[in-house]
Amino acid sequence: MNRRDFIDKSSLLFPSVLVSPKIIGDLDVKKIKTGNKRISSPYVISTWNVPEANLIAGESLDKNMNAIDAAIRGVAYEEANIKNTTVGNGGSPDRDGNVTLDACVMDENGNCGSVLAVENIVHVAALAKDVMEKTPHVILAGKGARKFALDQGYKPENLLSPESKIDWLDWLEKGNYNPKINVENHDTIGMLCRDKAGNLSGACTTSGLAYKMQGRVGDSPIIGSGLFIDNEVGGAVATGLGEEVIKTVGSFLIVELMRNGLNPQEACEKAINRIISKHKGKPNFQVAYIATNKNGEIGAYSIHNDFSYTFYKNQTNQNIKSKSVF
Ligand code: SD4
Repeated sequence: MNRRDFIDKSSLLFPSVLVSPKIIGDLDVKKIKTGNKRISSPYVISTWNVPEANLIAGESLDKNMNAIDAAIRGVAYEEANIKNTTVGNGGSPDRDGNVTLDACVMDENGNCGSVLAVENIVHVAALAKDVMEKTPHVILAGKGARKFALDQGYKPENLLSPESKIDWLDWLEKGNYNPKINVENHDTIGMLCRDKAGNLSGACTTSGLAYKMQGRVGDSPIIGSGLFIDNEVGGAVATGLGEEVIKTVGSFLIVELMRNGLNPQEACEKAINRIISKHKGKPNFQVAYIATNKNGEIGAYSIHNDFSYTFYKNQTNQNIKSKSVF
């Protein structure tokens, strides 16, 4: 996939790609009750340049949607977006040609749900929430997750787009198994939302590493690695080479660093430096984090300088270049 262009301070209209009605739901039934609580300004922060997804979540929060549902609704745009080859429909397959998706969600009460290596189901972040709410479990994997999705009424779909199939067949010609996360090989969406009640929740959804080994699962559906929320402290989400995020339990680390007094920027930098310190010289892989705390501060940091994030607040959607080590 080509690197996307940056946009600056754009206010965007609703996108033409439709999100499944199951995800959109009815805004009225999802309204949060702020009661006597002070109403805070909602905001959304997402990995990479995802203006439409971020705007959907932001506008949903403005209309009183709660943070977890807004995040799921926002990321659903990229899950349905066939042009994003790292998420959902149109995602790059594993090296045997199977598109397998990973996702997780976490809410303000510390509840979480996750699905691993799911085939034929587009909206896996919503599925992760169903695991959280409708099963006694936190994680469902593979065939079991797919069966649960079908039981819940999700429609099975072929997720291998013609374009992703052509790219995979090209790759097969060389069959050079050296998966890397670099400038051309990313776009996992991790999203953190704060709603009007001041609650934080998040979602992370991906097709993982292009041409991965069958059964490989990265950080994105692993609570604490790809995503972590503690509503008393803040939240963090990761993108990049999942193996490196898992080894340092990156998102949990960032939230704990914030708990100990670091602001989100300092915490993201420390977590990236933890990874760097385990490698000699300049790593040839990318990892990036975004984070926010209860005060509404945000931070982002990456190993390489191609990372950006999207930030929505007060009806303004901005793509912002992240600071980086290199
Ligand atoms: C993974 N972290 O499966 C994901 C990949 C990713 O943008 O973030 N791509 O390792």
